[in-house]
Amino acid sequence: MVAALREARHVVVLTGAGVSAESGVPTFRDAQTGLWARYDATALATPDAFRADPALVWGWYEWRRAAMMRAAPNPAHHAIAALAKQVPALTVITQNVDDLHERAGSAGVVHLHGRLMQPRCFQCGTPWRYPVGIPDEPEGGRRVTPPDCPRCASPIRPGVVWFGEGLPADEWQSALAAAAGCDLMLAIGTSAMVYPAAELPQIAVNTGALLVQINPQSTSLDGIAHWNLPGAAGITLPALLH
Ligand code: BJW
Repeated sequence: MVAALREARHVVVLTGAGVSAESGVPTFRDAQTGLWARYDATALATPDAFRADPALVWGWYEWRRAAMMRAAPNPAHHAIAALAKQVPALTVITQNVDDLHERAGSAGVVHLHGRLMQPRCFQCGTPWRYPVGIPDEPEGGRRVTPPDCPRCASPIRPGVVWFGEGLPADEWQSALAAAAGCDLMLAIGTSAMVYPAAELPQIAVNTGALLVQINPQSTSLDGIAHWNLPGAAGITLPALLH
């Protein structure tokens, strides 16, 4: 597996919430600690939820934004950034809405599910900038009325992709091209339950790439991965890449 990594010409690293877990950012589907074990996804992560109760949704994302701003990249993020200097080409594709890959030094990260730090108008899409500073939100957030769009006065929404929404077209096309063109994909810390992102490892394998999975739990990728490395990304990845 180490030899395959050394010989690879184009490596794709596909990350999910598990890569940020050791930074203290909760995953979605882990039992007990995952966000969906504690909060109702349908009341928080859909366009209908925002239409029904924008203050509930905005406040919950303010809490998550505060937690993300206080978090720091962990050894897995740093190992991925370092790997880019050791292989001819590397593309990081993340489902995460945090900026921990960028803060570890990765460039050109493809964000399939948006970026929490890039909110925009719910109606007209005009980008909006957060004020400087970290909001002080309690666990789970409180109701916070979202700001109004300076252009059309509609509410500003978090810059993420909710269930039922299409992925950003450019990012999805980049991800498809990278998955189909790579010769090795590392799938790290994703349950591979959310589509269409979960299709990418299969696309890579179908076009001849080797697939390495790093995850302490089993996933639907177990059967197609050439190597399954059970363990925490922040320990397994630096050990693999040193
Ligand atoms: C560790 C670790 C450690 C822990 N080290 N590992 C086909 C079939 C069925 C349904 C669909 C389908 N195609 C589309 C759908 C609908 C839907 C979908 O997939 N639903 C499924 C849940 C069934 N998809 C969509 O709606 C998508 N849009 C779409 O398809 O558009 C086309 C369309 C348009 C209109 C109508 C119809 C279709 C959009 C999906 C958007 C997902 N959004 C979220 C929230 C983002 C905002 C936010 O942050 O709040 O994205 S949901 C959530 O799941 C988040 C994540 O990015 C995403 C993936 O989760 P991830 O990263 O895999 O995290 P977990 O928690 O699931 O797993 C963590 C893993 O880490 C675990 O395995 C742990 O073991 C591991 N781990 N510690 C390494 N230390």
